[in-house]
Amino acid sequence: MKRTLILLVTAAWLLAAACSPSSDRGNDPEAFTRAAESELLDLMSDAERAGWVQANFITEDTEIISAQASRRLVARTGELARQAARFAGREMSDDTRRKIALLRTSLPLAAPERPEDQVELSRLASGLEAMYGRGRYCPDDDPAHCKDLGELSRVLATSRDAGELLDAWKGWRTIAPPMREKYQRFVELANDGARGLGFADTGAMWRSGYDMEPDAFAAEVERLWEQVRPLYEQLHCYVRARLREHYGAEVVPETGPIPAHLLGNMWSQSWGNVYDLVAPEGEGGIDVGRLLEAKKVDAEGMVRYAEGFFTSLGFDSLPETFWERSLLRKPRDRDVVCHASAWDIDLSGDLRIKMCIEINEEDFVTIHHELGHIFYYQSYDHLSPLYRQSANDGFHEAVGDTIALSITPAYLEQIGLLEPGATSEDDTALLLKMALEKVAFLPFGLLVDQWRWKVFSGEIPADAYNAGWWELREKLQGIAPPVERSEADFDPGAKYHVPANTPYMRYFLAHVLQFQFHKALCELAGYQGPLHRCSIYGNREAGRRLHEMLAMGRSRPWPEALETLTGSRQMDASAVKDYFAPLMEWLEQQNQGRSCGW
Ligand code: X8Z
Ligand code: ZN
Repeated sequence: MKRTLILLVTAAWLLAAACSPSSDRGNDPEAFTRAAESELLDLMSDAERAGWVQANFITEDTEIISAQASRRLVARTGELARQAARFAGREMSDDTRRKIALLRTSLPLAAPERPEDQVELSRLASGLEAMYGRGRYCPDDDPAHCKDLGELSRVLATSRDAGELLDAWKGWRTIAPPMREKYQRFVELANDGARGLGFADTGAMWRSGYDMEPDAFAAEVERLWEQVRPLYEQLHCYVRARLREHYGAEVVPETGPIPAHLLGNMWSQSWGNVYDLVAPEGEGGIDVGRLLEAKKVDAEGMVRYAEGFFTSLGFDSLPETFWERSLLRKPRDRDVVCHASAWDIDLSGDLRIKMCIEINEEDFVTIHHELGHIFYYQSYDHLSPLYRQSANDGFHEAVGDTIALSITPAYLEQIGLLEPGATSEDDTALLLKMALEKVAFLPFGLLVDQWRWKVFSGEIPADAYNAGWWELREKLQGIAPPVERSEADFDPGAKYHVPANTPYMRYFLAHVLQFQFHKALCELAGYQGPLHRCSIYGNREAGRRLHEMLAMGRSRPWPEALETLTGSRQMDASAVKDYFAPLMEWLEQQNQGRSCGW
């Protein structure tokens, strides 16, 4: 008996080591899963490496190389997920069952069955991202006049001239119409792949990654949105009135949606850049960008500050290779994808960020966001490969933002960026600025994938892509295009995550979760006082508990991870409401006599 067992184990091990796990002889779910993980680990790092090179050197060749590597990963993941179906109903450990389920949803793209469709799909995917990365607005025939997203975003952030804003807003959207047909085909092929894995479409596949039924997840995000909608409506009402004072009644309507080019951001997704236009009387606010400039802090220096926050909590320092291999500045001599990102190249310690850092507050916060990903990667790299992911994708996006909520005036004094007593920023100013970033983001965070879910399901057909987009923009955000749009446009394509096929609901979740995390961490740190004044900098106990949650990776259903840190098993926007409670009261006062809504 004992001998047979040993032989069996050995045989399974040999099989795993010598053959591919696809072999029909692989009849042991545990061995199958082990071999699948080791094979996928290699394919994942090949795809990451090729993706890194593509995003850092956008050329025809890198596009093809990256498409090939991701095709191999996507196709093999799909094969393994389909093969694993034969173990349904078999006895196996909970871990193996979980890993087999994760195989089906671990990637945002599924491969169609026909090899030629796989090639086409992967070329479309990497081609669309490259089109975005190369995107430029060229107002005339002179290439010297072309402007990239960085330059156009700077106009959106700093210009207060409605005509100039409109030009930059429209200009960036000229990059997208050529993507439309490709995107339509991409949707068809991606759906084909998702159906092959047993999902209704790619949107259903995305919604299946949350340890709950896909329909329940859709209802869950609606519930969270309803919790915060009254706060958003008050903010919208106040901002619209103040923008109307500045731009005049011809530009900003009294009761309708706000024109999308006036909110300081290319997609009107966060409004912090118009703080000066809507600030309470005499409240200039702290401009971290200016503090950094005054101290001559450069891009590396900004990253060092963010690293310092994490190490103050007890996290390990960044590896030397992070500094050697990351891209921190926009290169002058080539096209790169400037959209900030964090990379776990080999899932074992080769960690990098890629970001065209500028010395300003927005980028200071984004650096913390990116390092949140990096320290998550570092915290779970001991787990088996399929668990080297966050509890759900919202967790990954929330970690760095949680830390950035601790960038308070007191913290800036502690690290020597702000002179003690230099400013007496009042609470309304602090909260309003934060709300312009975080509360304003919520409906945008929700709608990008509400649009894609409908596109993937066919509820929004290809001849209504743009109309469907603007319907959601108006309904949820209360904004309107500043000039008429039509189906000759493809405005969703002008937002990175659409051509890059990055799911977006994660950011909506993160904007809820980060306040839950912040509140829990502040309580653990023994902090008493208003949440917007709490910084957990240097608090080892808070750090230990945060690390404990991150180190779980994807090994357990996300409610367990959430419970580990917060004691709650539910995502809950009450923490957002608590954080902004004093502002809500202030906004309601300000909005008295105004007719809110749109
Ligand atoms: O894409 C990002 C990060 C990289 S994961 C910079 N964010 C979303 C966006 O820029 O649209 C962070 C906030 C939302
Ligand atoms: Zn992120």
